[in-house]
Amino acid sequence: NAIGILDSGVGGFSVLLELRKKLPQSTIHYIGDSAWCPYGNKPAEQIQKRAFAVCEELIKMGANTIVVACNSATIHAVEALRARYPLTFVGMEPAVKPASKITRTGTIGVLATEASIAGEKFHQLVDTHIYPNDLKVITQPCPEFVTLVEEGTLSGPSVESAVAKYALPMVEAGADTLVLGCTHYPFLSPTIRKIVGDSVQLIDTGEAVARRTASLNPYHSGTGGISIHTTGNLACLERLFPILCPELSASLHNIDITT
Ligand code: DGN
Repeated sequence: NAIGILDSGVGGFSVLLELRKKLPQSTIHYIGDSAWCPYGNKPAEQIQKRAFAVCEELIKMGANTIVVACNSATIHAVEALRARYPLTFVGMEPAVKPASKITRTGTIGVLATEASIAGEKFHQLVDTHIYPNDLKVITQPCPEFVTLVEEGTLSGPSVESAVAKYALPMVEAGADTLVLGCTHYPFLSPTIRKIVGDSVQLIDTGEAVARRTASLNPYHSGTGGISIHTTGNLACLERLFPILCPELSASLHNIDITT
């Protein structure tokens, strides 16, 4: 009776942080598929194959609700996961809908991985919320953002220059609202804010996804324990976890998942 979370790496920690606030008692198992990170530039079939394998492990650990805390995996695998396993899956969705409601300039910038932007689900979001409202959307994949977060670099010159390269041109083109459509990106919010200025709104869906997960598990209880498993390097995880989640404690492990 636990909650499982998966991501291509440590990005899903941004969702884990929100989830812990809503469900302090739940037992949470997290798998970061860092050995296969990034998912963002991989073909859809490969993302799907990894998502299946990772979910099998979460189910073995006792998860009965799984949060796909990765936009790329949600876009390419969540329907297939729902069809395959009799569990509740909660996925991410780039915050295009809320952005369409708050923009004043009528231009929205979406920062997300290449895989997310290319997905059919993303096009549906744009067709539903952007075009009918006479809005404009600019999309931008930011591969360096994922690399920076995976190495624990959240501020400083390298982050600032990546933000100046990816996010600033959107603002210069008139975007007043930036959607952080990848779970890694919220960790860079303070630097993004510093570069693009206070008048630009930044939105992500971590809190909304946590709220939805909590509403599906109103009576969820457990020991409140968190276990984090990485398919990558345990020493990296041990260094990163306190940087990204200073307010949480968890047991950290290695896991081997072959596909
Ligand atoms: N964190 C993932 C997402 O939300 O899309 C993907 C990051 C990546 O693997 N490139």
